[in-house]
Amino acid sequence: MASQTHEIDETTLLARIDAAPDMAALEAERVAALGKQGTITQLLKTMGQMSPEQRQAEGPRIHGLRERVTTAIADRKAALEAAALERKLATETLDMTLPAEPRLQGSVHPVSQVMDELAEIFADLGFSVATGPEIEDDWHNFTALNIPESHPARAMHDTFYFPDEDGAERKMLLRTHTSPVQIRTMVTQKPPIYIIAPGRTYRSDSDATHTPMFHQVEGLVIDRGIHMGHLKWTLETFLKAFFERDDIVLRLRPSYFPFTEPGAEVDVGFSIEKGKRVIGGSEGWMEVLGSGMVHPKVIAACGLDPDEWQGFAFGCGIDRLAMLKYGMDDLRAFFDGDLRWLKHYGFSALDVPTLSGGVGA
Ligand code: 2U9
Repeated sequence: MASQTHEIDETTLLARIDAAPDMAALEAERVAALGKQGTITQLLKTMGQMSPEQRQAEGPRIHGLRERVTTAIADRKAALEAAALERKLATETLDMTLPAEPRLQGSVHPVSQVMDELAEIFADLGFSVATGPEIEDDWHNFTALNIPESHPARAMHDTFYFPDEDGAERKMLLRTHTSPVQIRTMVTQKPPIYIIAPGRTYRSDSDATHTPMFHQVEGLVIDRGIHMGHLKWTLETFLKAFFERDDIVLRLRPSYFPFTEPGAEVDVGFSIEKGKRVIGGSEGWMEVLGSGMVHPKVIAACGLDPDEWQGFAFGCGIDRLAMLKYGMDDLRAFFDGDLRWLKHYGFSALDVPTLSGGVGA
């Protein structure tokens, strides 16, 4: 056993490693030399049977061989990887002038756009946006709003009720208006309260101008010394900002809502431009909102003292606001999900309404 390292032809092995054409061939060389059954691994194992003198002579040689082969494999690997990267860089190109893919298909629905506009306009007046559950109980939707069990308004609301649960104290229903959101706010927050509550509402009603699900926005102010003048100014300011015209004229007509005292329907003046009715001027009147001073019974039902706190409230349909502002004439198209309609009436997601930039998009 003069020199076992000579059993391996180092020069040939290093040349083969250096010439390995790809990663798979290089890996085969590594396994053949350094794998479990590899030639160098076998050689290392023979050291166990050597005498101390032999080991002293052969050890450095065997370890040296393993070191050189390991280094050669690592060098070849690095060279192959560098060559692969070079090829990739030479063949792969990126055209920075291409448009982003996939192209935008949808757009912001006019209802969402109007909701954003409302939030922006009322934020400027100090109102925040309040939300609440669409599945409600009859106390929040009716009783607290001065609409007791026997009240005709309950029947008028065409309510979708859930089947009665055994032992349940309150009937569950799909909210018929967003008013329960204001009730929940009054019960849980201390006045002053300045909120709008936009959202989905449900009534069992369906024809050309009514859909079973529709969108409402309601506003509520609870503070000290609030009167109808505050209500009228707020609605006038809101409508001027929303329709982006200064010639907005309001007419308040006495009306009845169980949750207001007094209650008023709000007509807005319209004029005819190019044969179409547009909001502004006073050639005719259009009913747009309902409103009133919050009924003292409603304030008391929420645990507040009506002698200390007063307020006003208003409500209107968002779908109707959108139709009036953007000139759509069929409510049903709002809920068809037709991309062609959205392409025509939808808004860019980048078109965020701001007061300074104009909420009209
Ligand atoms: C509380 C107290 C009072 C909200 C109001 C109206 C008048 C109103 C309708 C307009 C068209 C709903 O979309 S519509 O069918 N709403 O006329 N809403 S006052 O009054 C409230 C709300 C909450 C606690």
